[in-house]
Amino acid sequence: AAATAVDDDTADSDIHFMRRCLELAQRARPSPNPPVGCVIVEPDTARVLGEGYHERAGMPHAEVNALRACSGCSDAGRLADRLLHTEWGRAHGWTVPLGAARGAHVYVSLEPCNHYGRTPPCTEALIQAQVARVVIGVLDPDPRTAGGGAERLRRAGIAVQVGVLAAECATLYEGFTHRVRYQKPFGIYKYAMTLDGKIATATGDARWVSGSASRRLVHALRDRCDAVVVGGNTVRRDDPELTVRDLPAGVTRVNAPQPLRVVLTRQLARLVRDAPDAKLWNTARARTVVVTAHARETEAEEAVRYLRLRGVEVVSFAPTASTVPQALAWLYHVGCCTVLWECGGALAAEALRCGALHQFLVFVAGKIVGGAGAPTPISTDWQVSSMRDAWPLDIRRVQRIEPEHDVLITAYPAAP
Ligand code: AOF
Ligand code: ZN
Repeated sequence: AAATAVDDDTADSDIHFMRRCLELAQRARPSPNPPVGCVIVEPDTARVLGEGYHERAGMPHAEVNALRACSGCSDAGRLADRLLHTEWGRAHGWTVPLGAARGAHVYVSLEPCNHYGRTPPCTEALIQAQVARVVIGVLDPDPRTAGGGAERLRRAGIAVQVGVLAAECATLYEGFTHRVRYQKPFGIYKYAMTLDGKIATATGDARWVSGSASRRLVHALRDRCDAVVVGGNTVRRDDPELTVRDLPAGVTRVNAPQPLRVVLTRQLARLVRDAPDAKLWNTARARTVVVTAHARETEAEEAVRYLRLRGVEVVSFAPTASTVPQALAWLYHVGCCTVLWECGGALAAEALRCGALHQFLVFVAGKIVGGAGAPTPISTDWQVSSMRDAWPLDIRRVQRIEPEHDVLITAYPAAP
């Protein structure tokens, strides 16, 4: 399809190229930075001149990679390379071929940055490249840019349009946005339950509640997350591996290390005694971090030594009522945007109370196990007595997962 009018925000070609940006963006997990994709198009022919994505924090942004990819694609690309942002470019050995993208249309899933961070502003690169139009998915929630990027481009005479595939882009930036706004990672509680609300049988058997298609989706979800959290009980009972391995057909793994595997426990010595050979203590394929609390260093000394020998990192805090707030602060500190809680009902209840859960992904399987003793997704030592006092959730999406007919519910804690 040919590129269409600048002011038509429903143009098929705009949607097409923005979709491509989203695809490119999701090749990487560059936390604490957002995943961004960029496509540069010759407007008359709709020919793609260059594509790029942001691979890792500290590396070039999507726009710069796309600009660099333009060289050699057009006549203008043969123009001599010029140094971008001279000072910075020289220091880092970066050159950007300018000219190749002159008059081009630029599609980018997130507003181009307008600040000097680890890299210079993309707005400057786009202005220097003399592009004609920039189509943006959503504005950057980072207060250093927050609309300023779009404004800067407009002031330079570039046509700017914001909001193409805005809902999809906003979903992609849910974790990043939460991190930037609240200085906390975005928490997803994922669980699978039977139609009668059980996450396992009374004897603890949970393999498997949902079908294999649902489980493959979970691997794709893990792949998008920076960390996966469980409690000591899950390590003891399920001995999970928590790696990304069995992805749905057609989904390629992101170009990033395995998500960080995090175990929260207040009884480290007991956990290591109970589960000395847990799969999580094998750190050959993925990192494992144990977040724990003990009053005296000596208390769990032996367990700490045992784990560290196996490459497990141990982060200790002074004991408090809950390790969740400490874990959240630590996860934020190490750069996590999105954290997947794959824990049992007790830790999930604690996480919910501590404000660590911002999205619920619930797989419901068409089966019943029965029994008052079978565990449920939120198991507290308190309970709401009146339905009026229940935690309100907003169910935003319901999907069927075929061929097993599971149901996937996406819900958000409702605003009070
Ligand atoms: C863009 N394009 O591809 C990305 C952007 O300090 P830095 O250089 O790592 O920049 C991080 C900030 O840049 C981040 O907080 C967000 O505002 C923006 N991310 N912007 O124009 C990109 N990844
Ligand atoms: Zn940028």
